[in-house]
Amino acid sequence: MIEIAKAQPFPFRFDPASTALVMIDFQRDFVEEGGFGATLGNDVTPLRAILPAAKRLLEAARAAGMAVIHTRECHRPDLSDCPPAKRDRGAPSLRIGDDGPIGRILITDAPGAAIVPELAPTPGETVIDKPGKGAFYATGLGDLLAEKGINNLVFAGVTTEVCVQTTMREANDRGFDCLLAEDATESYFPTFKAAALEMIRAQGAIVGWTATVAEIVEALD
Ligand code: C5J
Repeated sequence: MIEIAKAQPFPFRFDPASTALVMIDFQRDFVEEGGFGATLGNDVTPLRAILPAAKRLLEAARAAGMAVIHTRECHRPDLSDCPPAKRDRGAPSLRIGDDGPIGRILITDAPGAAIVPELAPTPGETVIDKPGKGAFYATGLGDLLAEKGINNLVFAGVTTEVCVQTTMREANDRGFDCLLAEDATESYFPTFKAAALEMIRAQGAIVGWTATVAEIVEALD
């Protein structure tokens, strides 16, 4: 059992053997120009800036022998798993399934749905494709974690207040202790990220804990 003494709101204790690192949606569609995030009118620059910290965390988790799970938000080419309400909402420059500069937006086998090369999964690491914001909804993630005997989850990913926070809340309700790496997650909206971090750790870790990548890596060393 190891401890991250500086985790907020209080020390986080975990056994790397029963802890998985969950890398949420580090896809070209969220961090590159021409992808889903950009079509919604967002500046992707802040998301690109966390990739080195996320890579450091990923490498430390691999070195510690932790299970690593990557997720991707994407849909089948025929959009049968994309609710019309999701595709039709708002006024993006391109909608899910439309052809964009890095392929069809948020479609499974399009280049934009791929995880960025810096954080690419290695053989043996699981990739969960999810149609929703939460990684438990309509996926095999819950069964997979049960099979692996995982009871703690460390999270990194984009975006903090959407897919990361939704998945943490899903995990928390399923009994997992969850820790979010503060500088390996990012939002297009700085105030949303700050609020999400506060919400997660408020009221005695009501959703979970947060810590910096340096604090997590030091504990794993
Ligand atoms: C969003 C995500 N923001 N991965 N997806 O639509 O957070």
